[in-house]
Amino acid sequence: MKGRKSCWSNSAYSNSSTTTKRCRRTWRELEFRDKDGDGAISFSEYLPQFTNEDIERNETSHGEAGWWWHNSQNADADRSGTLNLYEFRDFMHPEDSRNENIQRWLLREKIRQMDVNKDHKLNRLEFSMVLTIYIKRTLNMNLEEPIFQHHLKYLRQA
Ligand SMILES: [Ca+2]
Ligand SMILES: [Ca+2]
Ligand SMILES: [Ca+2]
Repeated sequence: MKGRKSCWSNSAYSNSSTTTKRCRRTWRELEFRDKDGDGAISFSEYLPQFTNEDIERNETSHGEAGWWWHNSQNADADRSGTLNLYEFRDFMHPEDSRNENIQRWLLREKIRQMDVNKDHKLNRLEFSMVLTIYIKRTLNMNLEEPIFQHHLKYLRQA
């Protein structure tokens, strides 16, 4: 296994204090969870509470066994059945991952959350709701300002 220093060498972002902290956390988590000491994490090592029957039910709602199973399958880039340090890092911090399967999964998850009426499509109202929440939370902007009121009025009419 490669060392702690190279933990982020192939991540989407360069080394920063945040990524270094995440790297340390991933390494510690791997060492703690790797019960058989093979340097990789199996699904049952990480989530021992789920049985094979739980996985077979394939419940893919957020936090269900099927949801975790799909996440671990996406992270298992070399299809070995276990997650090495790099794969485990992607599993724990999917937002930093370059793994295409993980990126596609994240996008699907975002769209699923945005799809309020669950018709598997995004209408303008759903999109404008997400935009509003994004502006409020991420940019910490005041939606009462005239410019945002103008845009929101346009989106509601569109
Ligand atoms: Ca192991
Ligand atoms: Ca693997
Ligand atoms: Ca919809």
